[in-house]
Amino acid sequence: MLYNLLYPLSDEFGVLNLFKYLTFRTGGAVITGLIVALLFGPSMIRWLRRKQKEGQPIRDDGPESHLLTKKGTPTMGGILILLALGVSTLLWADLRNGYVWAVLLVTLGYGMIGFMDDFLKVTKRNSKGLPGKLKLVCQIVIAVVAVSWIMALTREPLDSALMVPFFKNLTIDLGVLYLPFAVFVIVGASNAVNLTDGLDGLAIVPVIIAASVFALIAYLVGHSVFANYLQIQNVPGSGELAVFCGALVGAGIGFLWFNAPPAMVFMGDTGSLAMGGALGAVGVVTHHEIVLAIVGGLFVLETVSVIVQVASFKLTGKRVFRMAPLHHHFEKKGWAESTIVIRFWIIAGVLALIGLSTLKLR
Ligand code: 57M
Repeated sequence: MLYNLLYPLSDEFGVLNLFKYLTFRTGGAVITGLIVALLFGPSMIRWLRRKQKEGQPIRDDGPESHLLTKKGTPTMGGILILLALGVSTLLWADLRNGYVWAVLLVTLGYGMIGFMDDFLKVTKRNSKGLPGKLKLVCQIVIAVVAVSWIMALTREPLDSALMVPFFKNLTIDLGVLYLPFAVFVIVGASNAVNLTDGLDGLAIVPVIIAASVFALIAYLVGHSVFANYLQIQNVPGSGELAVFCGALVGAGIGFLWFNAPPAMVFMGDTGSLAMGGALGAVGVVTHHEIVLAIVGGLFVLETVSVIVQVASFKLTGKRVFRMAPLHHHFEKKGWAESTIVIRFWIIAGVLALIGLSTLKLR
């Protein structure tokens, strides 16, 4: 909004020329997201604690430690992330950019699905929440609308192109298959973050890392000169998502202040479904879905561990891991929570560097 209001005045006031620069507005978005989250965090947590009395329902078939250390922690902290993310994006992004609204649609839409799930868990005092199939159908419907909108905003044939990393300008035109593929990316990313969010700080830091990488990717993909130099497809207008990703980084760091062990609040499905959906949508707009799978490889790893565990259990009655997702397996092995979390952060960081290298290694 500031861009739309102030940049036109830059002829009279030269300093307002700064608003033309994506880098300036992305920096502003990071700081605003962080400040809003830090400012509203304490009162939000008090409000959630008051409303939720006993906090997040803790499953009794999970790691025993959770029943002791996690009891009473309020959930739905995702409301704080979405507040900070929304305010910062609306303040710093160019509101005439359709990609920004399409990504916000996914983010806030998935946040609402998660909120209803969390609300049911807390009010019904069980960890079931919304029926899984209903959640999935709602996620697919929102993703279909958003991907159709994104494709309509993107000039052909780029609208259905899948960019392949490590190869110069190699794009595969998926044609009619692109829509279901892109929907799968958004819904998959959302549920992958949801599964991962099972230890203090475990999900939010890899989200911050991925959002940082995609702030750079969006900036480069949206910049005709840099895209040409790096020999990646230029997606005009996608650069504005650098501002959205910056807001996500700031809001995420602000939330981490309160989710750091021992967590004062959990993000809930309100946060995890929204964060994953947001990253998936940015990956689709920039057509860097494969790079997203690399950068978000920790989320992929956790999801694959569940698929393998459930498949093995159903087919052979035997478990591959002591418990899925993967972080529970290491808990069962006796690793301390902080050990698991920090080692998973390191893995996320290494995967982010590999993802970034795809921009140059062609
Ligand atoms: C998302 N939710 C956390 C919190 C967070 C198919 C199966 C693998 C599904 C999976 C599942 O239910 N996943 C749901 C993970 C939960 O966190 C809440 O959920 C939100 C995220 N969606 O924001 O509100 C618990 O995680 C802990 N937590 C923290 N710190 C945080 O910052 O300590 C969360 C955030 C919280 C808290 O204790 O209550 C979760 O773990 O449920 N199911 C599982 O993950 C279960 N695994 C399982 O059933 N494995 C079986 C299957 C695969 C056959 C097996 O391996 O044999 C385990 N999870 C739990 N108990 N908690 C085991 C049962």
